[in-house]
Amino acid sequence: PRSGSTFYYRYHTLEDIYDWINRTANDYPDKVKAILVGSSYEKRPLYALKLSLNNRPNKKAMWIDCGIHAREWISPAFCLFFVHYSRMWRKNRSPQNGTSCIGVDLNRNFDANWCTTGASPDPCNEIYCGPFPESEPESQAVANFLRSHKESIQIYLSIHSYSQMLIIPFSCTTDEAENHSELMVKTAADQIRRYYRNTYTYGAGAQIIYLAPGGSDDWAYNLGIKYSFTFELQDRGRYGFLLPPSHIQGACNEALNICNSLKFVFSPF
Ligand code: ING
Ligand code: ZN
Repeated sequence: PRSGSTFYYRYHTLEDIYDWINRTANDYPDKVKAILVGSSYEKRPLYALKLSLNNRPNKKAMWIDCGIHAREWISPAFCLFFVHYSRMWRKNRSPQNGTSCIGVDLNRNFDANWCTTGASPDPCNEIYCGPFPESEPESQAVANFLRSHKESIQIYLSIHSYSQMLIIPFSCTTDEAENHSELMVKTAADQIRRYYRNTYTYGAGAQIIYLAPGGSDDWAYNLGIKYSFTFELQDRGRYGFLLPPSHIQGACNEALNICNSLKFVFSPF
């Protein structure tokens, strides 16, 4: 329940916060250390959480304390949120001119109705489209490879999480793809439901999620790879982005099953 998407938008009891500290330090032993720094007047333990990338030694640090005044509940809520946020990064890591905000959403950086409704021109936004299409080395590398191999690539898959969806073009416009009905991957979803009793929603991105221009699947589709999909893997929101290791096997087998049924349905090889 800790990882439920709303955990960080609620207040928690001290007991729950201790529990959260414990689990966080256990779940990310290379990044988070809980250090007992003392105890309160009423003998309750005081913890510092030390955050670092793979325990690299002797780095300069920043101290943040939260909750020094008891009635200021939003303060400890921020500390929990902050620790969590370092695990919830989405964009790449490129610095942007004129701001301290970092990163471009690579799945808004492709040249498919680039930076229209559903993407943001603001570098501080999670869905920042970048200064121009393919401005980032990561999207450039993928686009260059696909451009030079488009003759041999029959199917394009882009794997994301979460929400259990099979997405077909377009996400960058509400127009229907010319082979929309062929792409409607009902067969794949039906198969998943039969084998795993798990539900995958399917359809055009702009219909089943939201308008999202600049995505790699739409770009690949427009390049001529007519079987282009985005998978949103497990789960449906219980753990969200923090899918526990015990779910990896099941999630991968489902994804493999979808890949296999797509191959069967769409390709002659
Ligand atoms: N979802 C995708 C995103 O980039 C998407 C949805 C698919 C957008 C295809 C554009 C094209 O928002 C996640 N989970 O990132
Ligand atoms: Zn994603």
